[in-house]
Amino acid sequence: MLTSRGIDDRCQRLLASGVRVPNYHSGVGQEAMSVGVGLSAQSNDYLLFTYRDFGMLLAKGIDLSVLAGDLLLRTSGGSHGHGGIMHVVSADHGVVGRNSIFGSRFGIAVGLGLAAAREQQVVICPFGEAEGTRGPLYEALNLACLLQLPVIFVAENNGFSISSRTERLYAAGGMSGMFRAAPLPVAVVDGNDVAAVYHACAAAVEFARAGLGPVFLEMKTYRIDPHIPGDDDSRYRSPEEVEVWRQRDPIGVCERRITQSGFASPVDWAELKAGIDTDLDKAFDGALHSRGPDIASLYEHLYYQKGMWSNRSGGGHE
Ligand SMILES: Cc1ncc(C[n+]2csc(CCOP(=O)(O)OP(=O)(O)O)c2C)c(N)n1
Repeated sequence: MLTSRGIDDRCQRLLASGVRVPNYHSGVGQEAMSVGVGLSAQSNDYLLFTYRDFGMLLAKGIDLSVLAGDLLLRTSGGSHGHGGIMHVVSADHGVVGRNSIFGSRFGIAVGLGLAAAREQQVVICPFGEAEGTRGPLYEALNLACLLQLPVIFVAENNGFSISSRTERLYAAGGMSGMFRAAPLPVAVVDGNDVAAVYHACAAAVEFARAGLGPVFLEMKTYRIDPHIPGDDDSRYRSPEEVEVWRQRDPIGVCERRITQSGFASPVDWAELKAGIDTDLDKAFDGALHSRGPDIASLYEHLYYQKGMWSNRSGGGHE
């Protein structure tokens, strides 16, 4: 969670100093949800992700230096400087990439679910409020329930779809309410409590892996920063509202729990943070000094090449 927050700190500092960080969307405030979900999957499970899910990708095992490369659109990134943070891909970690057409991930998740069911793998499919209003979700849910596919639908309810509040987008007033009548377990989780997120998602993963079918989890959290740099969030929320959620900062919640329980001292926590800062500096310095892609590589990785997925543990679905 600290590494994820550190990624946001660095991106915001770089942007302020005039460095391009294409398609950067802040994950501040959402780290518990992101990390808790990522930790609940095994390395060969499939993971789709949203553009704010730095913590989820890190928890799934993707290297910090790869993410830094993707954020700065360098060849050291997972998409070799071609796709950036919106399109991180790592076959070894079951991260199959992402595309920006909201709604498209649900069909992909169900397709992966068909393959995953044969290998006792699961598919984690997070999505935001905007994407959850699109028709393909309802089709995918039907098929996942009908075929009892191992797909965990993770609704990342961070309060807003750009400037629209979640309650104004769903006829049921919220995300999970729309799905309670569907034949699958539906649960609402405190998305700012990393332990709650982890336990809920790990239980869902176990359920799906046992062949019992899909699960729907709504993670309630809050987007602290504007939608993107330059978005004037004073148009749709007050500073007081943001402050209420700052007090519930998932990292603060975690730090208090760890230090007050005696599991670690404030000194241990500070040392942990310092070590993470060093790793972050190294990763971002490396990315800043790495190249962008050559024009000659423009047509590489556009199409599937035989063998691309065959090294994965748990079977390669050529
Ligand atoms: C089909 C489609 N329509 C519109 C967009 C443009 N768009 C980009 S981000 C966004 C809002 C995202 O909101 P949400 O899903 O709640 O995720 P959040 O940004 O809150 O994490 C929209 C509408 C898109 N990517 N795809």
